[in-house]
Amino acid sequence: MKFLHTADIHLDSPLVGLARYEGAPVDELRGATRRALANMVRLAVDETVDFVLIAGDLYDGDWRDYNTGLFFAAQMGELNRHGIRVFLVAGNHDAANRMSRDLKLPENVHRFTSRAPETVTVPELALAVHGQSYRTAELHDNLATGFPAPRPGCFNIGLLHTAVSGRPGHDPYAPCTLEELLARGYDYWALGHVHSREELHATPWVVMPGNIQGRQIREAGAKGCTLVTVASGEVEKVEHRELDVVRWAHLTVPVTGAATPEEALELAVTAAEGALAAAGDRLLAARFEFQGRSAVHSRFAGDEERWTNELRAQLLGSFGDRLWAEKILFRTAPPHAAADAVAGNPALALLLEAMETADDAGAILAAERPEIEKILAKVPMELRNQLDLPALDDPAVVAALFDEIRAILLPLLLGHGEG
Ligand SMILES: [Mn+2]
Repeated sequence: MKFLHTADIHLDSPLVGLARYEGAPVDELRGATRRALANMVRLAVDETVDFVLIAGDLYDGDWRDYNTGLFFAAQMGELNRHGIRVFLVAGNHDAANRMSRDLKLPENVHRFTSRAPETVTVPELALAVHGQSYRTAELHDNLATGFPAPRPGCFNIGLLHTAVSGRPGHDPYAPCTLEELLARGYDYWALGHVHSREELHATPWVVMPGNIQGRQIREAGAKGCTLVTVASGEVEKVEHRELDVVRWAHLTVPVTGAATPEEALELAVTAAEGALAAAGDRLLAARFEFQGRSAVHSRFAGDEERWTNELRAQLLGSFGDRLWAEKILFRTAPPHAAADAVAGNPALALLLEAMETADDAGAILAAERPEIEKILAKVPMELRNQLDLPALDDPAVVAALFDEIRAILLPLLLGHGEG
């Protein structure tokens, strides 16, 4: 018996942070979750699996129109024609109370209800799948402990959308402990919710496959599903299979050795070459971050817009629409300590000294932290993740922030920058 375990497809999710510029492959990015789903269906057919599990967040939220549902129905129809069953539960994103539209799916698809945990058996496979959907998006009950006892003589699978005991960056929905999952006596727990892959336990297996398509820079690296092979009622093989059509990469570009902006850009192009090779024939969505003390700092700081577009132009010239520059960050610093730059300027020297010795500024920022946390607690986790907030209680982070401020301020004060 073989099956695919997928989760967090977020079909038709709008990819966030889409910087549009001439030549950016916007359409390709927009269709990424659909094409990754089609890859999953093709893999299921090629591997002649018996069934597919979808562990929640199939949809990103309520459909904008029926096309999202039609696309999914067509893909399920393809599996149906190959005799492949599908078991799916809803997660927080596609919980019953968030979805206003629905379509009847082909007969090979079983959607678990949100009312109570339910068991579906397939006698010819000696298989029992236990699952429960989310009724509401914000679900804080422990669903796992209510799951039915395993069916004797069957390969038992639990299908659940959960953060287990909590994972950074993910809301703690349907919380439970790994021990509680193991105590249920199933052979395989097919989880969803956390977007990075994790094998939480082997024999019995507890697997979080991650999402099938990265949607933002925090979801960098290979994405896909888990292919499981079962022989004589026992798991024989658990393999990750890539499905993503757009690969995200965060490329840091150290430019300490660069003498001119052109040299620095060349380093970025080289970094992109390596990442493209690793991404195979996928579209690469790359964030570039120039770093380090460098002679190019004041040139960059003087006209970031120009250098952003110089890099875009070079990337387009070298790679065409195989690469999309999601963001270009200039996190460089002047080549020498700032004090040298202001020798003979007492006012500036005083300002710099105040910044160098601003230990208490860190304390002031840290004191504000509880207030900030209070506001943040009201913001959904996904939005919070996009904010990219610095940890103000970390002295190293505060020091880095001051470096950044100095790097912006000094060229301006010294008259090297515009305005
Ligand atoms: Mn989720």
